[in-house]
Parts: sequence; structure tokens; C-alpha cells
Amino acid sequence: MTLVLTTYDWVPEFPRGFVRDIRVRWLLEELGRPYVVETVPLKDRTADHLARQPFHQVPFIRDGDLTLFESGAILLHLAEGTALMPAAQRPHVQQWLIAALNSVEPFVMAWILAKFFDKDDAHAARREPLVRQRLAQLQAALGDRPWLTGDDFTVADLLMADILRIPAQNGLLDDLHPLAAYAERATDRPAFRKALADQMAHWRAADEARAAG
Ligand SMILES: N[C@@H](CCC(=O)N[C@@H](CS)C(=O)NCC(=O)O)C(=O)O
Repeated sequence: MTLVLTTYDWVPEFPRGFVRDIRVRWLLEELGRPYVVETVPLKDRTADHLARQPFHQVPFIRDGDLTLFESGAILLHLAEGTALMPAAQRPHVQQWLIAALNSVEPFVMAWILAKFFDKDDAHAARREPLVRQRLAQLQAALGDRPWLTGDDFTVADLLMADILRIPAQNGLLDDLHPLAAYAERATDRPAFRKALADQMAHWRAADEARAAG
């Protein structure tokens, strides 16, 4: 049965390219797994949506009989038994994937949301040193390795690199050359480019559907 990935029916410009279905699309492209995209309304969210994602968010998937929400859990499920979760590296891949979600993404999100939405610039400014500290620590931990767990690109790198796109695009990797190179190595992969193109095409189609009424 073809895997179903659910995202919103439409979003405004600013989150396009960053809606978290991107990380699921990216992994599915890496794995060569076909999938179809279904949507839930961004506005007027439904009870059916809530039944499948208890925080009324996206993404979530249906893989056969299994429905799964939380992008991290979805990535872990899909990567299991594949080259992106090498058996010998499994505990460390899981460790880094959870570090991405728990020790990096919250700092990045708190800072970027303050930067975009708080009228008072001081909120973002207060948070920026914490993000910079985490990024410098991440770079130090990466050391000379090409990827977080060694020589192989894994699902942990996929998620970490997706999260790093926000600080990268806002200049926070400008002085962290090895980390910037790591993030670029990941997002240069054809699977990411395809995933990004497909997500952007999804929003363009949504605009067209709206315009057509
Ligand atoms: N921890 C969740 C976060 C999901 C999340 O924040 N989704 C965003 C889109 S990227 C969303 O649905 N935002 C709308 C909202 O929170 O109401 C995950 O990783 O799946």
C-alpha cells in the first residue's frame, strides 16, 4: 500500500520550504519509497485531523495500517532497517536524531519565532547567543567527521541538516565554516532538492486552486 503523507492544504509564504513534511519527503526520496500527499485544512481544522495529530499539526503519515505523527517518530519508523539507520550505528543515530529534536531545534525555533513575530527585537536578541552556543557545540562535536556518526549519511544527519537550514539562512553559520559545509553537503543531495521542489510545487498548486475558487 502506498504511503500517505499529510500536510496542510495551503500555508502563507514565510514557512514555505520549511513545513516539516519536508523532512519526511526528503527521507522518502532518499529511500526511493513512493508516496502520495494528502492535505488537511490549515484554517478550520477538523476533528478528523485532531484524531490523527493530537496537537492539530502536520505532518503525519499512514503506512499500511499504521498512522504516525511527530516528524522524529516518522523518520525513525521509516529509516528502520535501511541504509539511513545502519545497524551498527543505531544507538548513536537515535542519539543524534533526538539531540537534533531536543537540544538544537527548540533553541532555533524559539529564536526564529521571536525574530519574526515579537515586536520587541530584544526577545530574539536575548535568544541568539543560546542558539550560537548550541551551533558551536554541535560543530565541535562533529569534529572532522563528514557525518554525525561517522562516514555514512544517516537519518540523524537528514534531520539535523533540515533544522540547520533556518540558522544557515539567517547568517548564524557564517562564522562556523565546518558546520556550514556539513549542512550544505546534506542539502546538496538530490533527494533534498527533489523534496524541496515538490513541497514548493505543492504550495504553488494550492495557490492556483485558491485562485480558481
Ligand atoms: N513536533 C512536531 C511539530 C510539528 C509542527 O510544528 N508542525 C507545524 C508545521 S511545520 C504546524 O503544524 N504548525 C501549526 C500549528 O502548530 O498550529 C513534529 O516535529 O512533527
